[in-house]
Amino acid sequence: MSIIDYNKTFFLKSVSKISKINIEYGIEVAFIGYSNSGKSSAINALTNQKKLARCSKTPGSTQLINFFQVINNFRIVDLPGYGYAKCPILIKLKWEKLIYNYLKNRKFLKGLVLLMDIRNPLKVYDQNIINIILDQNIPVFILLTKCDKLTLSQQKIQFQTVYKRLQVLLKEFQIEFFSSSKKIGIRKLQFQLNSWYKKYQ
Ligand SMILES: Nc1nc2c(ncn2[C@@H]2O[C@H](COP(=O)(O)OP(=O)(O)OP(=O)(O)O)[C@@H](O)[C@H]2O)c(=O)[nH]1
Ligand SMILES: [Mg+2]
Repeated sequence: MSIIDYNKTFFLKSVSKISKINIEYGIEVAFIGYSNSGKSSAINALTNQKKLARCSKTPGSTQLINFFQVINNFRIVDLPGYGYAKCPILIKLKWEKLIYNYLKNRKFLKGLVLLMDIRNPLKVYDQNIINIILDQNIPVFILLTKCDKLTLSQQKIQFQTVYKRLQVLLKEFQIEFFSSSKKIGIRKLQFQLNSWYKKYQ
C-alpha cells in the first residue's frame, strides 16, 4: 500500500525563472524529458487527476516550471520539455537554460524521473541530461512512455536495447514501462517516489 496519497496533490506555482521559485523547504522530484514524451500526462496519471498538469498533442505545452504539492514537504515538478524543434530558437534556448539552471542549482531536487518515448528513446538531449545526472549525482528513475503504442515483443526489444546502452552510461538506474493512457507503471512510479520521500524523512 502506498504511504502517500498522490490523489491529493495540488498545484502550487509556476515560475519562469529559478530566482522566482521561493520555496525553500522539503524535497522535490522532477519529471524531465523531450517535449511530448508524456511528462504532464504521467503526473496526471500518478495523481489520478485529469487536468492537474497541462497536456497537449502540440509539443511545448509546458513552458514554465510547475510545482505541485503532494504532501507538505514533498513536491513533484513538471519541467518544460526539451528539444522541440519547431519553436523559435530564442524560446528554445530560454527553456533549455531554465531546465539546466534548475538541475544545476536546485538543492531540494532529490530525484529525477526521466521520460522517454519507448519508440524513440535515448536521443541527444536525453544523453545530455544523463551527463548532468552523472555530474550532479541525482538518482534517476527512467520511464519508457507510451508503451501502449508497441506490441509486447516490441516493448521487450526496446527495453533490452535501452538497458544495455544505459548500463554503459549510468552506475545505478531503474527503468520501467509506462503508459498513462493504459495505466501501466503507475504503482512502480509511486513506489519509487515513496522511497525517495522516505529517504529524506
Ligand atoms: N498513447 C499514449 N499517448 C500518450 C501517453 N502519454 C501521453 N500521451 C500523449 O502524448 C501527448 C503529449 O503528452 P504530454 O503529457 O503533454 O507531454 P509532455 O512531455 O508534458 O510535453 P511538453 O509539455 O511539451 O514537454 C499528448 O497528446 C498525450 O495524450 C500514453 O501513455 N500513451
Ligand atoms: Mg508537459
